Amino acid sequence: MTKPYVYVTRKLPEDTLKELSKAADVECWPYEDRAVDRETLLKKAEKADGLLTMLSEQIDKELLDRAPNLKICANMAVGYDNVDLQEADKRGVVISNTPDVLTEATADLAFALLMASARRLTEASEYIKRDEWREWAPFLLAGTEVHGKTLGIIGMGRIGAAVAGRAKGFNMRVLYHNRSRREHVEKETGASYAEKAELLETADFVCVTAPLTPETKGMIGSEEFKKMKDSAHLINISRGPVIQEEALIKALQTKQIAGAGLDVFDREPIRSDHPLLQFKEVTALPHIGSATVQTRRDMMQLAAANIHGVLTGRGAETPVGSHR
Ligand code: 8YV
Repeated sequence: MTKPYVYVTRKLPEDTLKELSKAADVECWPYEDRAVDRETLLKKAEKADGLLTMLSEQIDKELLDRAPNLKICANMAVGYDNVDLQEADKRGVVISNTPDVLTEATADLAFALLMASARRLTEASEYIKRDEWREWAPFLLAGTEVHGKTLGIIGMGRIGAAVAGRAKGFNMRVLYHNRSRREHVEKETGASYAEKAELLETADFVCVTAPLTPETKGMIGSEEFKKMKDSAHLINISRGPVIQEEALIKALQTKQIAGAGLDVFDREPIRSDHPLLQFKEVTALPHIGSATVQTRRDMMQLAAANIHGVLTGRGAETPVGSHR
């Protein structure tokens, strides 16, 4: 009997590849640092029983139409806004994500961005590398306090809760806004539920951890920036389009907010002439929320396990949509 065929859009670590190869003939895009091109992906999808994909690939109607044998698409990310779930569901294609394994690393990065924005770490590092450090001065690169301040978390999922847990150690007051109350998180972290307006008006740091959905798209725009304190910092580790980028640029230009720490952008990757990169008040990262070696390996492993599960009839470990 011929084995099912699985196409993986990046190079897989040897052990993961070995494991997956027990159930399938696996082909990987050979480059780690270069995304598969659309034409190759469409071509490979035509004969694929399984796909292991990244958030940069669109799993849309066109691709699904071209993939009559596809049984599972395992997306190596917790977010799956790059996947047309409805179209996948219609065809009975299982979609899976990689939750939990990346929660802590991503929450660490949210806090790193918060600290970097508050204490002007990138600016300070660039300053010293440019060899501008000549004198000690009392207010040289002075930032803002973090401990004891109010953190507002928008989207209290697993990552939001992990960020709230970290804030406890900084003696911060934590407010959160979410579709529904998360009482167990309130108990564990001391976070309190707040309406969005109250959170925006009160928080010294607003951290966006909500997934990108039709409901959250553009949920932070000019009205929301107006409500924020002019001393506040905005941190986004979710998806760029949750924030209206033009409104954010305006808010920074008019000093409606004090700074932003951004791991995600509207259209990635961005170039160095992007308007947001022109502000010294912006700390920018190239979407590395979950990027530790361990976590990325765990994500690949979980994505591979999902494919293995579906192809061997056990089902996916972490499906989303109607297969959940
Ligand atoms: C990854 C992410 O950096 O999981 C997500 O949704 O945005 C990040 O963990 C990325 O998606 C890897 O494909």
